[in-house]
Amino acid sequence: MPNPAAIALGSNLGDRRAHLEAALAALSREPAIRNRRVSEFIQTAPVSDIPQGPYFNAAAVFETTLPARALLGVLLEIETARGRDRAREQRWGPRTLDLDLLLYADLVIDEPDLRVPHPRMHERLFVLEPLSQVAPDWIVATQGRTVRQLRDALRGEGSD
Ligand code: A4P
Ligand code: MG
Repeated sequence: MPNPAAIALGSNLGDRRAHLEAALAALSREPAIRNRRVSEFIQTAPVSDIPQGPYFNAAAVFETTLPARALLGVLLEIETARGRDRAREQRWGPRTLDLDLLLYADLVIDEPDLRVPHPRMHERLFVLEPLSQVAPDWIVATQGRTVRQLRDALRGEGSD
């Protein structure tokens, strides 16, 4: 049986729109991924201590027969194909393409190389705004609140 999954997409280096579109095209070629829905691309200010340019961010939800770990592997391969080179970059520095697995059904996974729900998603409007467009009612298991509730709480704080 397929499971629902949600991912975040981000880019702030090179042709940002082309990186996001290439990632979506690669996902649509993956036979184990179906019924994909994609948010708008939104421009966001960088959340980082490292000076860098603005991002395009988006979110996508789909159904997949891939287990969570295999899905993460697909995401990492797509990042690499778009020129992402972790060996040469700083944490939270600029990147051609960042694909994060946000949610996978109602699973909670807490391992060093795979944490789901994504541990920082509830603190980030650049994730919650686009995700609210495609999955507002999904309950984030580690927070006990829906995506929309988390977004509204963060908006209320006036943070980005
Ligand atoms: N990993 C573990 N769990 C996951 C998961 N759920 N999804 C591991 C994806 N990866 C996961 O990731 C490092 C390792 O985390 C992966 O190899 C995987 O095994 P990474 O993508 O190299 O690390 P990162 O993205 O630099 O760090 P981190 O902490 O994931 O950063 P975030 O939270 O992704 O933040 N500002 C704006 N406006 N827009 C952005 O998109 N992004 C970041 C990066 C900072 N500021 C931003 C944005
Ligand atoms: Mg990441």
